[in-house]
Amino acid sequence: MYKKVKACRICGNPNLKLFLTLGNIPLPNGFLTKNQLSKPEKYFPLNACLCEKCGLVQLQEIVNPNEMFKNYVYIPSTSKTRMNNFSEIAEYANKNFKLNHNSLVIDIGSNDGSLLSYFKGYGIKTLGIDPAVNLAKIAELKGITTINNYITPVLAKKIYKKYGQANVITATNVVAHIDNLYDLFKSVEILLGVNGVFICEFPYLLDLIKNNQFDTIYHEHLSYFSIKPLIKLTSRVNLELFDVFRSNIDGGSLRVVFKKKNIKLEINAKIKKLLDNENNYGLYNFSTYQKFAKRVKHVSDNLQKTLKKIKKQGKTIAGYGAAAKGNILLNYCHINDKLIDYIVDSTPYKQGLFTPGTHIPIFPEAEIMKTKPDYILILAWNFAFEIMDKEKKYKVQGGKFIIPVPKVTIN
Ligand code: JHZ
Repeated sequence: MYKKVKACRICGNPNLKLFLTLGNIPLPNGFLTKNQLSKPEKYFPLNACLCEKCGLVQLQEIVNPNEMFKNYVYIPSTSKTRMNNFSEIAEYANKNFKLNHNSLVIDIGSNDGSLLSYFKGYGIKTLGIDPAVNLAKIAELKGITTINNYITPVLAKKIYKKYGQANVITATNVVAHIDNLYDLFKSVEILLGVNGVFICEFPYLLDLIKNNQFDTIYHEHLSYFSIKPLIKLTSRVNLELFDVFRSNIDGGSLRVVFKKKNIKLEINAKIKKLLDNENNYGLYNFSTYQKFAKRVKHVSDNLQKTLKKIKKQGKTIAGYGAAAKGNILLNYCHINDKLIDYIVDSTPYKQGLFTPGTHIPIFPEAEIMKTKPDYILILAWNFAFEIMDKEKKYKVQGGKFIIPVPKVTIN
């Protein structure tokens, strides 16, 4: 059901150094039905280590992807902030790479087709690839043709034969899910036209470490990227990094753009600047991660203490956003249904279910104004502004928001 990583997936270094042990935790999107609550749950180790050679942070154990991605409850269309980010990516690609009605955009990990629908809006041809059976069906209903499988070089060749080469390939919040990165890049090389570009986005390791975002470390995210390991990776493939953007999404993400090596395009000087910045911060030094692990323990202790104190005063606490990261936070900090009465989430697939390991019920967002809890713990802290804006009325009526990272704050 899971395997131990033997060597760094980018540079092959067998001496990966463990810096964070979050313990045995159920899968972060493994929500439970009422009937499942009394049955034993599957727990998987969650340990993060650093490759000191290339700088890639990675999990020590890998869960079989079919356990996580065949039936997927997470959909991006529940957040305005995320949809705006997708719209921005489509606009950037459309403007900068002169796409037209004959162009093809392929999205790897296309989920419910949310990102591709923006490209479709420009009249561009689209194709999604995603292993989730439930989500491929939804994407198809939106008119986004979706290949319901994992990307591999074999599949890439078949797609190429049927659909031709792509002008743009996108992969948002999915590269970290993929164990064999060389196979991913090989697949992209097969599918990408001569002048095509590959745009990826994922949470930036530098932001994760600086801002104590330990709950972003979970079974689905096998790798935690920064610039240095990406450059190392491209030394062995026919793709080259030529542009990079930092975005605020998910607490700080990197959007990176690759081109084929033989195509002459200016390499943005921002790449070298970011690399220097990472070096200066000590992002490749083990001691940085030892300090991070200490801060994580502190945030967790503090959050537990704060919630227990509130509960002792006879006050009520609800959670906001049954995010995957929220489930890591709840399990690691031992926050269960004794401390949190319920969690609200706008995702229809999560409503009526219970959180893995901590067994907190999930309701639609309207429950907040029905029961008016004294405090809301924002589990989807990456959308804190959007959520606080949505729940202005609750705040005006005296409600308080608790934001767990980078440090516990009450608003
Ligand atoms: P959100 C998922 O992680 C999984 P999660 C994945 N591995 C990944 O990398 C990231 O996404 C990007 C809800 N919500 O996006 C919706 C409201 O209810 O932080 C979501 O369930 N009301 C692919 O799950 C959750 O919060 C709202 O107003 O950690 C947010 O989950 C808003 C804004 C959100 O991703």
